[in-house]
Amino acid sequence: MTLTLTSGKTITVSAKPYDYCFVAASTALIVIDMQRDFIEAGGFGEALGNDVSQLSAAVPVTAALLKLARELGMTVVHTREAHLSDLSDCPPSKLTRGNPSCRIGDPGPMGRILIRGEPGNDFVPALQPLPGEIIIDKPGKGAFYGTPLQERLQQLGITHLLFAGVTTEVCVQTSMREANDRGYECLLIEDATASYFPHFKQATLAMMHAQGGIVGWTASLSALSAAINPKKNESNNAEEQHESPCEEISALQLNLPDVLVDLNSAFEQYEHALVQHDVATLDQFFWFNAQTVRYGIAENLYGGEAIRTYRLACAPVPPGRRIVRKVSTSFGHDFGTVSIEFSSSDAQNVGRQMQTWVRFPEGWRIVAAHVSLM
Ligand code: TIU
Repeated sequence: MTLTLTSGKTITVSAKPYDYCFVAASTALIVIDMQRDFIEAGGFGEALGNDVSQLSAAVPVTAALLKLARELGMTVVHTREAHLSDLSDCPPSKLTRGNPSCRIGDPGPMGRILIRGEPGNDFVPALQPLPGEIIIDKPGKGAFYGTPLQERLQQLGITHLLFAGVTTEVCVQTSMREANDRGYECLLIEDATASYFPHFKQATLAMMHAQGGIVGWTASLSALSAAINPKKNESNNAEEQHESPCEEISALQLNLPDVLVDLNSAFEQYEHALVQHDVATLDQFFWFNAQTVRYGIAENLYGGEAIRTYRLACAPVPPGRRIVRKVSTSFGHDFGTVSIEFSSSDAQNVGRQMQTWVRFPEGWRIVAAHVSLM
């Protein structure tokens, strides 16, 4: 269905440094090295001393990207950084670099590190290839070096590449640069890639699209999705929102998946502290500033000091508090709202709570809140 309608249509994505245009029929999605060896504990990434949890947020976003690409009938390529079991394709320099705790080919909890066919060398469960998708085992960081990728793409008439995967500044960047030098027009999906070092990721994104797109373009998944389905409401509140033009949504960076995950996690910690009557944690989540406002059911509080004083004196929330409905919305990376309807076991009224959250260097904080009963 979607395939016949859209595979030949030009899709225009709001991207950096300017709009990126592609046609699904001549575009491939390249998912770089979403392997257990990099994403899970006990693999190559951890052997190099890295915190592998930094990569997990890119997995569900890449799964959503794969779904979009498959719906459009795009060519899909999955790469694996993988060596032959006799290591004949692994230069000594790579074997010894970094003095790792475990070397390539050594036994680890997921089999021999970075060796073809070992459990750790497989793709993570959420990102398994479908039959017919292309799998490229690569001995280097780049997807083109020592692989048949270029011939495969040429046979298929591919001119444009969308990139996702790990790690942003190592295998993804190397592959995108190799592709750029071979004449492909490349778009990196910002939230479908991750690094063990978040500041390296940000620097890499900036390097890619600097100088008028010297290596290519970058865009969020929501921008891509808005370009593909301009009519579809992107928000998590399908019934009541007005449709926004897709350009506006992507400029606002509405509901970037990894931002929403962080925002909801802060909200859940706050909610847990509320139910536990953990006053110290509740205090910590409110921005301690004269500008902070909290309208409670029976009080108007202006400033962090007034809110803190009220909290010390107030009773715990009624028992049986339950969230009936919740809408979280983020804009960009550091701003969002969380609105809930809630009930309690002994109250007939519906409670309403709206919070405005901002991400400060120390974490997400509530800068304004309103609670009422209806
Ligand atoms: N170490 C690191 O950041 N990355 C790699 O070794 N390979 C990939 O990026 N796939």
